[in-house]
Amino acid sequence: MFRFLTAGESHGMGLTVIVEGVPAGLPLTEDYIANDLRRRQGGYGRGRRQKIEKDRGQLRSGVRHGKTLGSPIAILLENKDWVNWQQVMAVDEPDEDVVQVTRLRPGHADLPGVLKYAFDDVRPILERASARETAARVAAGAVARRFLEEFGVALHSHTVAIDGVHAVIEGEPDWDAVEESPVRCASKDAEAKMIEAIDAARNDGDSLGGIVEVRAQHVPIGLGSHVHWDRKIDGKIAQAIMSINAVKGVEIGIGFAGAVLRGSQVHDVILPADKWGERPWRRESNRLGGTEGGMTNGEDIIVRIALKPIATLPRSLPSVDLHTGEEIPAHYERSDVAVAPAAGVIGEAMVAMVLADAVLEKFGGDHINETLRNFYAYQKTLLPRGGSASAPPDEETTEV
Ligand code: EPS
Repeated sequence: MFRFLTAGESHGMGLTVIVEGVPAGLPLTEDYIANDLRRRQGGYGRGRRQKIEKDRGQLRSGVRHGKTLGSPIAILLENKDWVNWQQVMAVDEPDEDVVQVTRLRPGHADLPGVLKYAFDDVRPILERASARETAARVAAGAVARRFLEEFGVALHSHTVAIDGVHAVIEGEPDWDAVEESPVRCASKDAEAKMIEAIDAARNDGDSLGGIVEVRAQHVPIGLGSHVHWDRKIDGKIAQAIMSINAVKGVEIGIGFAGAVLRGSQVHDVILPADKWGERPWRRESNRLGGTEGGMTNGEDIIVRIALKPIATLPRSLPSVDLHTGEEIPAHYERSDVAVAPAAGVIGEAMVAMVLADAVLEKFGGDHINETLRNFYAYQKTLLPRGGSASAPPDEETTEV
């Protein structure tokens, strides 16, 4: 339904992303996409590359007069750094010899990549394996976010841990504070310590990972399905998140912590209608992170993401040269120290795209108004059953 494909190397001419499946009539601008691209580029612990790039997605097709056409949306992001890499990344044979990268970095795609693709240079692997590609995902994710806004869905993220520093946050984080924080953390106390930890790692020539959390709010009930493994929304979210560079773990709701508790301590009690407030079928708690049986249940979707430290270290780890097989320190080139803050924004994009796909699967529609009509009609069927949920289409359920 909602699909996207990216192309581009980290130091090539740029990134291209094609987004397909967005209904016609959705208001969409480059400025809207630029906001998420800016959020991804920020974050304390980034390297010099982010001072070079000023990511802006150019809408090249699929949008006319500020609204989507229903046709594929192509977005182009230039690599400003390309001017410095024209020989190394030349499309045609270069005019001069280009130095090969042969000192394999543990933790990067280097070793399995060169062996699998039969290169004698790591450069072609590291260029595409680079997290630069996530800029294209965030551009596509912004389109998904814009679509989901029409249904009232909002997505946020925040940094939960960096190094040994864990943010203690009661209830919903203050999202404005997160957006202003250099590490995208809602706790001022933890923020200061995270910055110290990043400085210390940089001084030691080392790198850091972290834990970030993505929340999607006001998600319609019933996205995904219990009927088959590849239709379960939590499975799709986990796959999408795991595909982000450096991610080694995904939790939904309390995740691993729930595994060692009793059922009575975990499951989210269903509240009676007089306690619901504005939205139907509310829960006393949200420990399961908004999914049950592979479907959304109307509570916030809460996804926690574990990132390993970045593989490129100034203080190179011991490694091996691809050509000689001899022991040698791993390759180092300019890199970031910590990317957890940016990873939250990338996580939002990936969750947004999974949800946009699920909304389209459930509500369909070639024009956004058709999708919305189907959505509003469905919402009316969610009230406690007097038999109306299965009413045929000409009854009150089709009224908008
Ligand atoms: C990356 C290395 C760094 C990062 C890059 C990911 O780039 P460079 O090698 O040009 O210094 O800054 O991330 C981005 C360019 C980006 O936009 O996020 C890597 O090796 O994965």
